[in-house]
Amino acid sequence: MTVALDRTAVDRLYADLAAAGLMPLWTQPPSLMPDSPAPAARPHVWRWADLLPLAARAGELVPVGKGGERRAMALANPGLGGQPYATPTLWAAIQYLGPREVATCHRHTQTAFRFVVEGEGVWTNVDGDPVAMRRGDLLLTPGWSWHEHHNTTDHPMAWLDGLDIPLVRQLDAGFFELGPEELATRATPLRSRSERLWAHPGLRPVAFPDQPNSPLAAYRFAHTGEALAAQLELEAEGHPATVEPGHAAVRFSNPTTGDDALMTLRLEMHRLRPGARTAVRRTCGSAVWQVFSGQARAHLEGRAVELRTGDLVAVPSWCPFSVEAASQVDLFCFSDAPVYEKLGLSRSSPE
Ligand code: GTQ
Ligand code: FE2
Repeated sequence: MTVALDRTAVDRLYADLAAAGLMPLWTQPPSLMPDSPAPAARPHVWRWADLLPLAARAGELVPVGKGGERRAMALANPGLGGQPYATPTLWAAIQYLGPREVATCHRHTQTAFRFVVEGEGVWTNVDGDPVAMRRGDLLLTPGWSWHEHHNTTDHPMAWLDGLDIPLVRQLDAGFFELGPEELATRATPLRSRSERLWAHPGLRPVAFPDQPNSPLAAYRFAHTGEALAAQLELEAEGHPATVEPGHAAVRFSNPTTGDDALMTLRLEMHRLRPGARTAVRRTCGSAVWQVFSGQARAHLEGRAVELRTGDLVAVPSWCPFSVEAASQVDLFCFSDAPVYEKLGLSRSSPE
């Protein structure tokens, strides 16, 4: 192509394009369509030993108040320009409820879960069903379900919240409603109604159709721990069971479909034998890992970080990541993988 560039005419064109609300593709930076993902989010670690005392101070100083307020403190990724996001799609927060405190009823289109690394004594009422929160348990709050939390004890409790807040914000799909100020129930059963219906392995109540999010509100650590222990025992007996040597893993699934428990969030628990190391892997989509028990060393883009119980790690898209177990270690992990799968954007390397 031999087009003589008339500089003043080109400058006039750019000015007219801008005035018309247009931008040329050819002047955009390569980051518009990179060869491979180049996230702004950074691999980052938050220490439970730092989070918990800060949450306790917030508990002393900042009342939960009325009007659906929650005392949650978001993990803010240093690469994301001061936004309260762990990754561009994932919200991760420590929530703290003091003795006898209540976080009142509300619902939103954002999907949520709670994971309990220590403590007990809070019940979360999900659509009026009281769900106990105890160490190692995963509790679900699918989008648009009513929820409220109440601490029935004389001691505080803290836990991890995970939500798809940044994704829903980017999609302009956020809706929010306040519910009644009075608790739907102060009942404190050991098992929720949802567990009485749905928590029988391989047995599905015939009365209900498939649901896009899991109808099971609680996944108890007794089951999770047993499933992981069995994988490592079976591996030791020479049977196929683990994802790689010394690495057991379970995914929390929707009993009506076998898919991910939540439509927008993948939830998993991993157990590594002492000394086991996961293969270095990069995945399209981001994740947050939390050490549930034991000690591990994470390798993030080749940098090693020591992790103890409760520590959290943000793993941005396409960041090379592996974990090595110092002791036997259990790791909870959540990611946006179901979204990438539904959009045909999933990739990992090695495949
Ligand atoms: O507990 O309902 O961390 O609505 C962020 C938003 C927790 C909750 C968060 C929420 C909640
Ligand atoms: Fe909420």
